[in-house]
Amino acid sequence: MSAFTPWPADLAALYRSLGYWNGTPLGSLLSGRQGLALVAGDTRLTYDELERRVDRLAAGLVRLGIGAGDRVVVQLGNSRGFVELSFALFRLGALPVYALPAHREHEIAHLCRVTNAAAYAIPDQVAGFDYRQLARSVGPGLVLVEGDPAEFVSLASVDSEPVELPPVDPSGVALYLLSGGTTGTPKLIPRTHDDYAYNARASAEVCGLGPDTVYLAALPAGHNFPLACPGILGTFTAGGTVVMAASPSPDEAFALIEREGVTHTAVVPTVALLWAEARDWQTEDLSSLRCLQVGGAKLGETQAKGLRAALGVPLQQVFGMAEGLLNYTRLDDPVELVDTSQGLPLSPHDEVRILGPDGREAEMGELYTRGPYTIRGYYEAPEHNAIAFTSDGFYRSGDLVRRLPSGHLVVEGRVKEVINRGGDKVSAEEVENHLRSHPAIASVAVIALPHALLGEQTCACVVAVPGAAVTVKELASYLREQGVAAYKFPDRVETLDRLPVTAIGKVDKRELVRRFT
Ligand code: OOB
Repeated sequence: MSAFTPWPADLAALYRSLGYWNGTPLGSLLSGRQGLALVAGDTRLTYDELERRVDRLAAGLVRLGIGAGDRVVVQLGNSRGFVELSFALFRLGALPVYALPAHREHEIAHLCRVTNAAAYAIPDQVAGFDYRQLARSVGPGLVLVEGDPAEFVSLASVDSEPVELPPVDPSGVALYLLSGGTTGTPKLIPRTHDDYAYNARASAEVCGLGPDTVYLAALPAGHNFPLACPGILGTFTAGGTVVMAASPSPDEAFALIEREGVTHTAVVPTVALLWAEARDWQTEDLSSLRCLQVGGAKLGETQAKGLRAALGVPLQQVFGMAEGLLNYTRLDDPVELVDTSQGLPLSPHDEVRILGPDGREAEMGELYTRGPYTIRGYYEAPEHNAIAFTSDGFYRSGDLVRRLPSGHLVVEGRVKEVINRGGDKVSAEEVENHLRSHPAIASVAVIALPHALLGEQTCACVVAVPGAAVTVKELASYLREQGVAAYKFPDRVETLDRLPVTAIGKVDKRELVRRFT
């Protein structure tokens, strides 16, 4: 089975004795629930129907040779196939590796290689992009396609009489999420059945989910936020209904909110701001919304107030990370606190340390955390783990936070080199590595600059080789050729004679930010 860094035995025993880890494999979350489980396009499935389909899909996958411990890269859209395949894999003890829809050859090849994936699941095509072409260049032997499979296997055709499946160890790895990534290549985050079921269940409680919940999955479903915070898994835990939106665009989302009576949904600030603007011309009834979760990037106070005024629905701020720790403002928090903070840790056993540059507890500083649903290490990354985790198991988030007397956290900035581009995390190092091989570039530093809608945009500060010119367009086409996801393309290029350096000779990114803001 897949190796991961386990929690120390005494803490694992504590989390079990407190009932946080209750031995429920994710595959069984659908059992014993009633009513409408899933709405995706024209499909409406009850819990019974979804259960049956999942069992038949799991049996079909066994026939195709997929079994316990196998990794399957899942790049499906927000569709019935996403839910069915995820649960079929959970039941088999096979492990979905959740890619994002925007990922291309570079990212998918990396994921398939490092996980030694047994299969790759994709839609046929979306908005003019043909994922089958991607599968042809990078996919493993078995490619499952939702829609027209061409020469591959149709996901819908994977269907056999249910078979008895071996039991799944709830303390083992259930799935892999992708890290927001500070490193050259994205790291994989192993989440266990026990910890992720708790993540979803406790989130569902804090957000007041129940059988009458209708959750709209508007962000890409393979991201932690819509998947389990409380998201799709939390909604199933509570016996509610999940509605899949093909995109978070206001025309798609507002129509679904009105038609299905959506009560809960999650968006990044960039999407929330677009929704607020769209309110001027889109008049659908949004009054069924009891909680609009906004997270993934900082939502400022003015923005929060503006959203509240434009949309007229209750807001919740969510500050989370795929590695674990989740902070939510609570439903009964005073509006003032909701507008000005990024929430309170989810679990009474989330340990949060705020450390200043001298390594001592401080009012404002870097957030370190450990707890019942925060990982102890990335997948097969011993060197990076030695930096990203302390010797006593705290995850070093790279976020700068301040704690309010109420315990709520305010995100003040970050020390890690990540561009948070409308909630999409772009590793500066990764983009720099790609750009360094460009023939017109002598040296390069990638920084985040403020942007009104995205929050941050990516700026490549470039020293060009003599006589060469570098443009945004040229870099985009270069990165596209390298098979890099488009959200990582620089939005801006600034050309310099040389990069400023600090006293110890490192590129002075602060100076670059000052210069170009
Ligand atoms: C969520 O997860 P990731 O793994 O894509 O990104 C985590 C990072 C955090 O370390 C922080 O830098 C940033 O995203 N972040 C926020 C934030 N929420 C996340 N920064 C400021 N304010 C916020 N509210 O982004 C994620 C995972 C689960 C739930 C929600 C978001």
